[in-house]
Amino acid sequence: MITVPAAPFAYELDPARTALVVIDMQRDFVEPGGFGESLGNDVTRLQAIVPTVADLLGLFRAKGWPIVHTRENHAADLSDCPPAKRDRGEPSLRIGDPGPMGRVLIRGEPGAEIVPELAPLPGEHVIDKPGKGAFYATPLGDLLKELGVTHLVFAGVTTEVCVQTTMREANDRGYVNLLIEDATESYFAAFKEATLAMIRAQGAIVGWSTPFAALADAVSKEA
Ligand code: C5J
Repeated sequence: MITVPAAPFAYELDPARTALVVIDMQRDFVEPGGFGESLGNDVTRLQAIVPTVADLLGLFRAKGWPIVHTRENHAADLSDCPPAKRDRGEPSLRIGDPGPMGRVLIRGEPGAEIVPELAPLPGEHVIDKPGKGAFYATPLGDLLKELGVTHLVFAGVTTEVCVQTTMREANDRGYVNLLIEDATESYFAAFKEATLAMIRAQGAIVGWSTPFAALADAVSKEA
């Protein structure tokens, strides 16, 4: 096991059974001129984590550990988008509407792609998900079982929505979760801080968190 300094206490990472899950680093959420910015959000907050997520991907690639990328998206006919989800979006621009980077959150549209700096490499897994959580209506659970994974390291956006929902789903399924603090972000600083606190509360009720440097340092010291 690799002992990673973390909060609320050290995280024990099993190098033979750990996968990285990068949540929804999609152009429409992260890039200027996308859906997120068109709703009035400050996307520079999300853009700022791209280099750290790239470093995290580099670490997992160097170790040959499994990598899963997720994308929040829907079929072009919206058959997998419940009206309750579509109707509760911003009325100015909803899922499926023509947006600045194609139809908003529709599979295959430019805005629904992962930002080029973090593009999946051959052999990495890409999960398209219609919900906020990455387990709902996706093959992620079966994939992780096939990979023999027990420990999950998380990155991506947004901390309080898709990242937190997926971590909670993973926690209920028995995975041991570590969130990389500077590889996740929200449009709202207070929401990110609150989510980190909720995840770590009550003795890691959902999981642990740590900065990327602490993980990289611990892994580099592995025998
Ligand atoms: C994600 C969202 N990825 N905030 N989606 O968090 O709608």
